[in-house]
Amino acid sequence: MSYFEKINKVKYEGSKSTNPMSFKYYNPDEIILGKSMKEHLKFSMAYWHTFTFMGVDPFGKETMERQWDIDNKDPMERAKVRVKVAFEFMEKLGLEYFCFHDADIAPQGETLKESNDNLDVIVDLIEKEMKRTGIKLLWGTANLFSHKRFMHGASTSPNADVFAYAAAQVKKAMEITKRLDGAGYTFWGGREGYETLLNTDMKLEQDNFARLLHMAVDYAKEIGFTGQFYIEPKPKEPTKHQYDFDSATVIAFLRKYNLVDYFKLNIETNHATLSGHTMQHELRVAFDQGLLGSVDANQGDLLLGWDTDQFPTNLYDTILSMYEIIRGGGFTTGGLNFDSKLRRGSYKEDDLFLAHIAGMDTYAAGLRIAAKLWEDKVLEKNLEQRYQSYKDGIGNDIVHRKVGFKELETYILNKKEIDQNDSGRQEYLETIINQYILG
Ligand code: XUL
Ligand code: CO
Repeated sequence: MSYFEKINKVKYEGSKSTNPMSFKYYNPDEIILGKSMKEHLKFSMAYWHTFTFMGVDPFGKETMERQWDIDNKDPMERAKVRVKVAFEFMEKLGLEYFCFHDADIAPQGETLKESNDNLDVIVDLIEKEMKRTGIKLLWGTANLFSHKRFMHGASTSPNADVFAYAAAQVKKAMEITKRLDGAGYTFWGGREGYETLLNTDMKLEQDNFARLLHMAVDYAKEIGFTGQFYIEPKPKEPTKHQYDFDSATVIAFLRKYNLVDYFKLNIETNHATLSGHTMQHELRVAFDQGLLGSVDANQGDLLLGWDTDQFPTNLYDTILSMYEIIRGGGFTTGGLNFDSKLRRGSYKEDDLFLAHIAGMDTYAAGLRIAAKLWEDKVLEKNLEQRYQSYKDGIGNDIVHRKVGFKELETYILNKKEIDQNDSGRQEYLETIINQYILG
């Protein structure tokens, strides 16, 4: 049974097309910089936003119209039908990957055992659909933040039983991810943070967080899970202070707790801006330390102070993100996961397609422009020139630690004053990017 009978497989029709159900810039097999566009972009569907977000916000109830949910009231039946619908949806859009939390795919039971039994039934179906379609799991994860037991955190809860529950849930989610041959496993510390230090032992909480991650590393070895572990930084929301604030904070945490060899980062655009950084900054910080793993692709609204998880349509952002990704050598285990949800007014089933097309096209267009910038070495040539003074002379001596304060003082005393600084030429570079965009 099909719920999208009227929708054909979405095809590339080029930028002149007026067909809303077509790609204008995403041509999956077109080769750019020696790789197909789909290999560069590795688009993934987020099961939670696409199949469980019903349009609820703090002021209003569900708005989404989903025929498959209306037709199937029993939670397990609904979960089964959703699997079929999800794979048909991904096939029609040419999305070759997906990501999920345990709680997205199957209803949670009264006990952990019941939840796990439900998961097993649904995972059987997912496995069949993956075999049928060739669609792959980019990463799996456990939802350790929605249920009320996690009100004070999961591994950072003051209640050790909650830690144990979280560990048991991660164990099962890792087993499922391994069974489905997932390329990765993500930890987003939904409530791993605090509201007030008046009641918080921050050191113990962070130590415990690291303990859970070490247990995951040990268990991966035990069951032979070889996928990549990721941590997804986010500065705030739901808690005021999230322990995984941004890329730099997460990397320092991984180093402190000797976890850096086992984890990479899954960086999300809207989380980057919430932390007061650009996505470009967050990607660069991770890449420079060899720790960029994957991307949660979306965008925020800079006028709102929370995570709006909008589908990415800002071309400038996708150009700069794709530029960083190309610069870093591209994805290996990771990809671009649309951790993006519809506005609650975009409630029709068609909107699910239109929003994904918008996101895929904006990233595809970003890739096209970033690839040209990279090929022409526009920014790289400028960098080369800007840092020229470190190539020889005193700069080269600094880089190779041949000089210390005394030698540098003597050097400057002989020189009297700095001859001149070169211009940063920021506006000029911004104009060049505009030229690349507009042709
Ligand atoms: C929440 C968020 C999550 C993670 C997975 O802001 O981004 O959906 O991506 O738990
Ligand atoms: Co995310």
